[in-house]
Amino acid sequence: MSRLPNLLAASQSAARRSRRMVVIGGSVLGLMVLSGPAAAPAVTHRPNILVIVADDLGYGDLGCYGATRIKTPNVDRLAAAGVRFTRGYAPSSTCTPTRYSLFTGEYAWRQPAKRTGILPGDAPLSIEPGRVTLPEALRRAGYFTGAIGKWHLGLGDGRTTVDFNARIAPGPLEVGFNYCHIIPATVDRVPSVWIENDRVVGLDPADPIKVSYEHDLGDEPTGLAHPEMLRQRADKQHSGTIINGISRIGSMQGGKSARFKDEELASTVVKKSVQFLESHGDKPFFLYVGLFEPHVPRVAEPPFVGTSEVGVRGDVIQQMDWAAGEILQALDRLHLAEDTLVIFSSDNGPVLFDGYFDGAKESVKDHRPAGGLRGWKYLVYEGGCRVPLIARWPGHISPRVSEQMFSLVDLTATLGDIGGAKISPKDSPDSLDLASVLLGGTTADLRDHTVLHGISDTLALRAGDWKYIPATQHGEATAVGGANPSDDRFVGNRIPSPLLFNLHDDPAEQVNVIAKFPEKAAELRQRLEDIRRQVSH
Ligand code: NG6
Ligand code: CA
Repeated sequence: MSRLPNLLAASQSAARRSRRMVVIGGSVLGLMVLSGPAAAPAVTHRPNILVIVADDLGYGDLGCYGATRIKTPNVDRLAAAGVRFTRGYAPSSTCTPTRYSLFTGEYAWRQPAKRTGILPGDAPLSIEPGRVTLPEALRRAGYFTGAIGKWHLGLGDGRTTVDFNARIAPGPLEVGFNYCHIIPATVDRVPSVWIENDRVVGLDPADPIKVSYEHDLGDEPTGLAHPEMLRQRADKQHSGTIINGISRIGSMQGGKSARFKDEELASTVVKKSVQFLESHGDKPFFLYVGLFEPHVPRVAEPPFVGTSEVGVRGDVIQQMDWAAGEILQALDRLHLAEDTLVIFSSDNGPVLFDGYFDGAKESVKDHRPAGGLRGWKYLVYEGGCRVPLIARWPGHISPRVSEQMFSLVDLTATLGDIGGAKISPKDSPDSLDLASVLLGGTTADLRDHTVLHGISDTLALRAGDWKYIPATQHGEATAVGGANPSDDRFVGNRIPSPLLFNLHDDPAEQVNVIAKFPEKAAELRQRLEDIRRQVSH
């Protein structure tokens, strides 16, 4: 056996330790990282931090990750000026758990799935108020913090059903954000409204909002009863209340003046983000932008309709690129770009059919949303969890492509460190401080393994070149039609017997080598079990 795992373990604890080695100077701008074996280049001042997370954007969906039929010049430029990771991971292959991990530094599967699985639009807040999250720690350290776009982490305390007609709390403001302009869950789930801080935007009190995920409230047409009213035909699950010509998951009544228009969502995210950048004041800022594309329902704003070669999914990815570009341009215009660390990523892998018959599957041609990786959203295969991950900070991050492993769960400790914020390993138990990886202070793989999570609580261990996936008997098939046209055999996530892949030799996870390397499989199974049992705080 080589000594490599031990060395890696040592450097991982260095990654942990460096979080305690941060010294904050007397002034707001005085931050220094002490040097050590894995230390980053000295950070002499704290940057603004902008984290942009796309929704269901696959590893192969951007030009800089090999897409040719979809054009993403703005994100490609960002990548060319920064570091582009080829082993960036969403800790889960769905939204809520990934975003939970990103803000808390804890794997979501440590918490009950009903709190951190894919949440309905009326679910209570999944993060306990008072917890030192990434935004909370940055806020305490003097940052002005904002969340704009997709939330999907629940709202309200759960003691009563959340009332969208009154003050909505706890929510983003209680877990670290000074400002938010969000939609509660997903665009395909009711209520289809914007919330600014703790109130629904544009609500007429004479037309109160009611929401139910249990039964049809009865007053408004549903996709099930009135398919002729639909702009996009949908499956049964997505055939609830029709809002703006699109049926959603769940039932909504009232709030007519507050309902969003799908073709204005991206522009609203841009407008609110730019306003945030223009008005954040003297403090450094932390802005989280949850872009909606290319999640369903896919409705492009007029300038993007028909612009890609691969149908509406390509069109909305190009729209997403525009939206990211507008926000980046605002940084330039406001002379903030030099002082801003920008992170761009996605919450989980891609999917073609996800409830709406929008032609995405039929028009995909030879475009490979997961870049040739196996599987897609919902699954623990690489296609479900490996995502684009880009970071730019002029003068601090030298342009490069990195093969170092990085999980979005690491953003808590890493950005906390860079922002001079204190987040203890107890508060963020699964997050490694990879500031030195991000800033190029080391070429070592400080994260040599990571746990990946799929629906039905399937877990997998990615370690070195290896990937171990235990058998699961309780899988369910949610999405049909794989990310790759030939992928249909991989529908669902039921895994009848354990799998072992060597990703160095077999990046597409095609050949199960468990019979050839039983000891490696046993080692990884044990390691996964140990990590799973680690008690969270
Ligand atoms: C699934 C929905 C899917 C999507 C997903 C959440 C069904 C059958 N499918 O349950 O359409 O909304 O949840 O996606 O209901 S995510 O990116 O926010 O995790
Ligand atoms: Ca998603």
